[in-house]
Amino acid sequence: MRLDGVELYRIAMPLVSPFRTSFGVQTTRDVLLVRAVTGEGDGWGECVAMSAPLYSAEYVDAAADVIIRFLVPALAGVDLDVTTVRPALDRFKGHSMAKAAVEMAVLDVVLRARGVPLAAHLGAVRTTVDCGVSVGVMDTVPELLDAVGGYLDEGYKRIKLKIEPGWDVEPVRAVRERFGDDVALQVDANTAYTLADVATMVALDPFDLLLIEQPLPEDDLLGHAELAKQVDTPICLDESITSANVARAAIELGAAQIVNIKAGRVGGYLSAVEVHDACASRGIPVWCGGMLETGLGRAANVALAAMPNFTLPGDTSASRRYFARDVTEPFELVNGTLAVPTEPGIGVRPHPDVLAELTEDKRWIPGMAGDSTAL
Ligand code: NPQ
Ligand code: MG
Repeated sequence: MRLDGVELYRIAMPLVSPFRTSFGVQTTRDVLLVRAVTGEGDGWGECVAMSAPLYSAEYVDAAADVIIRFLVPALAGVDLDVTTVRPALDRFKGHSMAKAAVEMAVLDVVLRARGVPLAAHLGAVRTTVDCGVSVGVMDTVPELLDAVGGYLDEGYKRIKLKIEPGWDVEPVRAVRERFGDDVALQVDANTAYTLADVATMVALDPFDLLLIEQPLPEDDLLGHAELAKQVDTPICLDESITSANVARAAIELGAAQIVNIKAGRVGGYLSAVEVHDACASRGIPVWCGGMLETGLGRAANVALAAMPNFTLPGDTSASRRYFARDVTEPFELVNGTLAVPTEPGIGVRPHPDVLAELTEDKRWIPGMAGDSTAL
């Protein structure tokens, strides 16, 4: 199967409410979608980079640039298949989220042509996945308790509180006091602390959290290993885990007792399977992270989360957690779970009218040598 070209869509998805983390407040999701076009159909990929390099070094304009300049040309002349796409992209360093988006689009078109669902291709063992929800930093504790109560009423099986210095022990204590010890609860710092904050991390121990996610900077594996010795709560890495090699190192160093897997961060769904396997073979549980994906990325995340070692609920929330209107049929929570798509490929398609309304920019990148042109 040959690539005729790629259509890049830049879409703006308003969030149902502002999402605040230790790195900033988001009110709109600025998303790059990739449509891979072949003579045997098309496929969709989603780039999870943010507009600004706040979560990781990648950002949307840079992802679009590397896709246009390097990744699409690298696929020209390649016989597209599940085994050929990664080697063609991996000669370029970095740009994991850009690669993941292109790989996802190619996997979708290839697997759809073969009639194979992505979940089946990745090795799924479940038809539904348990869902958690990530709750942003709030201005006040009462607002937080309202938000958490609403999500528990919706049926989410686990609550993750975003934390930062000044918003950590107090909100955790308040949620425990209001909702009790049975709520599966964890926190995510998005790198906002240093080893000087070890006392704060220790102060979280009495609250029986499932895990503390990424307290320290992305590159500080030894720091996380040191912290893990001093804190009873398991340390989970997100930003730090950029490949299966890094996952193995983090585990062997004692820096991660649990791993958050995001396909975008590790360069694609095929790499995500390698991270899953590296963790599984070392007895390290994993869960599926989230990057405020549209229904396209969400579909692929749910397929990934159906693999055997995804034993903790993921940030695979329902579409309505983030968007009043999704580009696909919305993913809806049923008894705290989402259904794994059963149709071939990623199993969902964007709704053309909704996509058209949300699209701010659209560009065709020919697969063969030639100039890319604005549509
Ligand atoms: C995390 N996600 O686990 C990320 C970080 C994150 C669901 O907590 C726009 C785009 C806003 C991507 C905010 C969750 C975002 C974003 C937070 C990713 O660390
Ligand atoms: Mg995180």
